[in-house]
Amino acid sequence: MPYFNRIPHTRYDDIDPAEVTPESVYRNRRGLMRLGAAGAGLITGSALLSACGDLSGLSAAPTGVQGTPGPTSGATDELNEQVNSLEQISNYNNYYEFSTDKEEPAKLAKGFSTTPWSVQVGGQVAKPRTYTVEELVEKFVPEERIYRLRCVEAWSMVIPFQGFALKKLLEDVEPTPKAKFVRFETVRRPSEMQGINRGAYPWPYVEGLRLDEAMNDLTLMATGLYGKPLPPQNGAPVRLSVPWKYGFKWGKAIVKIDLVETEFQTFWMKSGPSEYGFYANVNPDVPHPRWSQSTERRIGEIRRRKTLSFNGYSDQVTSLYQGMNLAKYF
Ligand SMILES: Nc1nc2c(c(=O)[nH]1)N[C@H]1C(S)=C(S)[C@@H](COP(=O)(O)O)O[C@H]1N2
Ligand SMILES: [Mo]
Repeated sequence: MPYFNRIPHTRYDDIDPAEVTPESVYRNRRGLMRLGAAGAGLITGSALLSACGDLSGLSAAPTGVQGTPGPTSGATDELNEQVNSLEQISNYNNYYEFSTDKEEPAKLAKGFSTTPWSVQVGGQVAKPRTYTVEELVEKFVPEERIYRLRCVEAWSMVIPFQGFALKKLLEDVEPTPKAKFVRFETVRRPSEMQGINRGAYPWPYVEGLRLDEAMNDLTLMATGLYGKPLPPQNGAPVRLSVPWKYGFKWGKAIVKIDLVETEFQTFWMKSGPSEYGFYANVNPDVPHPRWSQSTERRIGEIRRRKTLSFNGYSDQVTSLYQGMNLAKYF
């Protein structure tokens, strides 16, 4: 079956918000209610991280991979938006290599092995190089970034990441004058990712940016979340984060980065050419065929809020698109 006959992304807009499990229900499910509201969040967080192989406990100093210590719940971003809880962020995921269901990646990715891991960087660069994750973190030193993630399915979250600007990595390999685009390839490991063999998606997951977008200071290689290494379901050990673009651009578990001369087809462009473009800038005025993009629902809330142009990051990115028709280049 050709890819374009498939319907990628389920239509979440239509679902009763109550079906999206609020944090209190997760706690209850995990049998943690009896521990009291104040302690439950902390204990749940710690239990989750233990499942990811980190047994150090919440008070322990952060260890390398995630960089600086993360904020705690209640932290806000530059628009005064509160961060979502670790519970919410790590239990409502899009990760089709594991499952098309939002709650399953948390369970299915549990044992996913992310060490050793390296990222191969090449193509139109003077100094191609393969970096281990440890080298990336040591060399490029993750910092704290609270980013809003806006999924094309019209939900959003606020996520406290640790990561480093992709720009630092690209400058290290020295792009040649021919380099115009960046291609990101993510891991394809069917033995551990049971979603891969179900359905005819064009694996591996490939995403792309124009070189100037990739060099923008907002473009982050995220390695941590809440001051701990990324949970596997959020894209451990390293994932892309481009906050003015829809969530599907934020490729998880990156293994290869190539600088290339021409634009190319991404995973979602191949999956649904009429629905997904190369740019994918958050734009309330350009509807997706199946979802209006004018409003969104923050995970954990019932009300809908207005979606902002470029997801609220216009000041930093509008200049990248001078003179472009953004309805055509969606
Ligand atoms: N490798 C890979 N990366 C991916 C996806 C995926 O299915 N596979 N889904 C994308 C989509 S559609 C979204 S909205 C975000 C979700 O990130 P989160 O689960 O950390 O919130 O990851 C993106 N990155
Ligand atoms: Mo998404």
